[in-house]
Amino acid sequence: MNEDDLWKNKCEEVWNAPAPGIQDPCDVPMEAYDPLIHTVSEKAACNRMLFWSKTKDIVHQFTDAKKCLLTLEDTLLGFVMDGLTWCSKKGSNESFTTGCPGWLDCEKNPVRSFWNRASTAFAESACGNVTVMLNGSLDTPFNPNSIFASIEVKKFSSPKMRALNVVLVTRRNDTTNCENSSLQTLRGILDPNLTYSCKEVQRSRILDCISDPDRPCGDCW
Ligand code: N1C
Repeated sequence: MNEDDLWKNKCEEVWNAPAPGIQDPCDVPMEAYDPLIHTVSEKAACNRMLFWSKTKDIVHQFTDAKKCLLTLEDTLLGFVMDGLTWCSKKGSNESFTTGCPGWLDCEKNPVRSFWNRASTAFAESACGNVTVMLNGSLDTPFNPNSIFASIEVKKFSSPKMRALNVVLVTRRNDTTNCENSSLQTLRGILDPNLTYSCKEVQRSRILDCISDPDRPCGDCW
């Protein structure tokens, strides 16, 4: 089979995978996406995986410009679903893209459950040296309510994964640094066999690196 046919088959498989059906849009458990996740499981990119929390814009600018690190949105499923809204509605078997519950309206909304499930799979596959970009302009860069804290960190485990390297993205007058208490919490809940590091990096430095195609990624921080 040639590459095009392989992709076509894959797309048909994904399209035909059972999707959450006629139901309350606030009652979609993350397990509803198990069949979809199993259909599209991809080989993990060891040593190149990038996680993030509250740094989405700069993270994607970075991965678009430099190909050294990959986020969940750089995988097939993450790429296709990023930015979409969808839901079912009681008593209808159609899919809707408007009038759906928002992220905070209810916990088990289909979009949130999807990202919870996809993030679980992505973090379970984490291997080698892993990077996370956190937002140093916040008082609590490691926020217990985030997907990164509530799901991903709990799935990180040695010996498959070796290290978690935090890149704390800061602006000039920020007071948050690597000593921040939420980052101590992160260090404390991490599998003790993982090596932990944290580095404060100016946002402007990352942006400069992004805009210079000659700068190798290893030089960005
Ligand atoms: O709750 P967060 O961040 O900590 O979630 C980010 C974390 C990343 O490491 C990703 O692997 O969880 C994964 N993830 C996505 O890949 C993703 N793409 C788009 C989580 N959320 C994702 N979104 C949307 O971003 C999602 O619909 C929700 O609105 C935000 C969550 O981002 P956050 O709070 O900054």
